[in-house]
Amino acid sequence: MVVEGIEFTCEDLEMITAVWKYNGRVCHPSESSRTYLKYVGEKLDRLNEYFPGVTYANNDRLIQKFQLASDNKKIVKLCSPGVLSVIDSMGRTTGEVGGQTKEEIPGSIYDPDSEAAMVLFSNEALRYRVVGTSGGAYELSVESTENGTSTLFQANDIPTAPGAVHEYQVDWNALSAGQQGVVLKVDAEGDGSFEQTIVTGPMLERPQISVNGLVSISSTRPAYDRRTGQFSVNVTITNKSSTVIGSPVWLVIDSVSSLWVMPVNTSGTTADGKPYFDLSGLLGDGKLDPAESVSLRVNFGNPSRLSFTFKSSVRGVVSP
Ligand SMILES: [Ca+2]
Ligand SMILES: [Ca+2]
Repeated sequence: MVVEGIEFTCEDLEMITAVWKYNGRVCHPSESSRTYLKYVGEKLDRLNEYFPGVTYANNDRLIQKFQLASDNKKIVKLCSPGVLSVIDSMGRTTGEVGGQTKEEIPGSIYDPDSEAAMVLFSNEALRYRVVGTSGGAYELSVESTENGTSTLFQANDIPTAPGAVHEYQVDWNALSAGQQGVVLKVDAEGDGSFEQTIVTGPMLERPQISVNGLVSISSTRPAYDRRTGQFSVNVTITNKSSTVIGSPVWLVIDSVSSLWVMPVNTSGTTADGKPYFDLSGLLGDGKLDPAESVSLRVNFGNPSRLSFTFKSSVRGVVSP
């Protein structure tokens, strides 16, 4: 690939990414570790200061290559519990998938020890995927540097569960213009379908998020209530994890099998357009503790008395 008139061979990219990987990553990257590649380039430039009498001829323009790489890269870093992967528009993956390390995206590297990935010279909309490995909360940082200017997205206290899939996509232009440039899609139980979409700016902290992987939800069969003319269902939610789920805790009706059947007396509509019931008031202390259960009756308007099923999920936050 050619960047600003300088041709990068595969060997160049491998060497630059290997140098980056060699430099230990940390959870909260300092300025010096973020600009490490540039620093290496500058050191090459001033090699005789470190090794008197030795200069670097720079015939292969390595100094410029390090600087260009430093100025045009994406670095993504996860602090567990989860595994990280980056996916490009062609479906190529760099990161950890099924216990294996992949580095399919050109100019990319993944460091399993620090759960960090770097992609050089990428202008496309990458997806950053975090798959939960246990209950708890994780931190994720994604930094894009284009022509030397960096934009950071940071996610803190994000609840996850074994198998939960969280997929982030970042519009860096929107984000650097102060807009809500980040879309997070959540598949909380890892069943292959996303049930929540969160739109956010450069910082996402302790969001209310689908925690289906941490709870079990059981419901009775819809029963016709002659008195109200509605169908009612008793829903019981149990925290099956060791994670405390904090308020606001909502039961969200993700979908109903019939268009003509709708939940009634809901607490409102979620930001992504779904009816929900607020359970916070049913939890004495405002928290759904491990092994704690909460029940509520959900009524559905169903004038034609159709048989129906529905899908639901629970949203909550990591308890402070
Ligand atoms: Ca799902
Ligand atoms: Ca409680």
